[in-house]
Amino acid sequence: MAGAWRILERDSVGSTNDEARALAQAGDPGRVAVVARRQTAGRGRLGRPWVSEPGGLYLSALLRPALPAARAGLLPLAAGVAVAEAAERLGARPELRWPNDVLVGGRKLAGVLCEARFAPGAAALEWVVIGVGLNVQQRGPTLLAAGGTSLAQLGIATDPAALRGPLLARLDAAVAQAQGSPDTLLAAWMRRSPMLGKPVQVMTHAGPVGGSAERVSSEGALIVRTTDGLREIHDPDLVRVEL
Ligand code: BT5
Repeated sequence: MAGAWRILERDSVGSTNDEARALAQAGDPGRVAVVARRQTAGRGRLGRPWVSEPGGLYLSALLRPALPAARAGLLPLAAGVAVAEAAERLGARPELRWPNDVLVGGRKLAGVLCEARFAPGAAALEWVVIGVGLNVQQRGPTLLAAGGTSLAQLGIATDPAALRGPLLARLDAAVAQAQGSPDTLLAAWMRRSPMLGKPVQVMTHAGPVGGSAERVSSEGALIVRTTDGLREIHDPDLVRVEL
């Protein structure tokens, strides 16, 4: 069985992902989570800002999982499933949007930012920082303006500290599935994703890809059926998904 997580609690940091990356670079063995009450430079993908007022959960988990590099794309999906399960336990019914969004009623309840380092010359992962921003108690206009919602907005009263343990336990289970046969993880992800079977417009660094979102591959890529056939979109290629 996996050992216990160490939790490093901080009051205010720039980004918990930066703190966890620094631990990784300093040789920390992993299974450590940095949690902050607020962030002053919380980030999303591609340098987009993450509104990080007190009342939210800002957690970055450092892991060194034995995982082929080709399967790194499963980790954001694993984190999404873990967040969804932790929220479902409280009565929320979140939906997942590839690759990293947890939504309720079209508004973002949580976002995931995975940052990984690959062993030099090897096809394996050296470490991954899985950053989760989950809106818990915030009710202010800043969050709404950013397109977000929170558990409090959904009528669920809890606090960020109460969510850490359940989230990390579910993350362990989902990462173990990514390492083994990923079918269970993919089924758990796809079951929560209404975007599948629907038209999507995916903005990639190489240009837009339009079609129908078919499924997610065993490497975590989004498979889109276009008029020219199936296109496989990997997380690093992505700018934005529009539904
Ligand atoms: C994400 O990026 O969804 C990943 C967010 C990850 C945040 C966590 S917090 C702990 C850890 N430390 C960090 O520094 N980051 C991680 P992306 O898909 O790029 O979405 C960013 C977009 O979401 C923004 O452009 C806004 O539109 C919207 N947004 C910003 N703050 C939000 C919030 N608190 N709730 C909901 N939506 C938000």
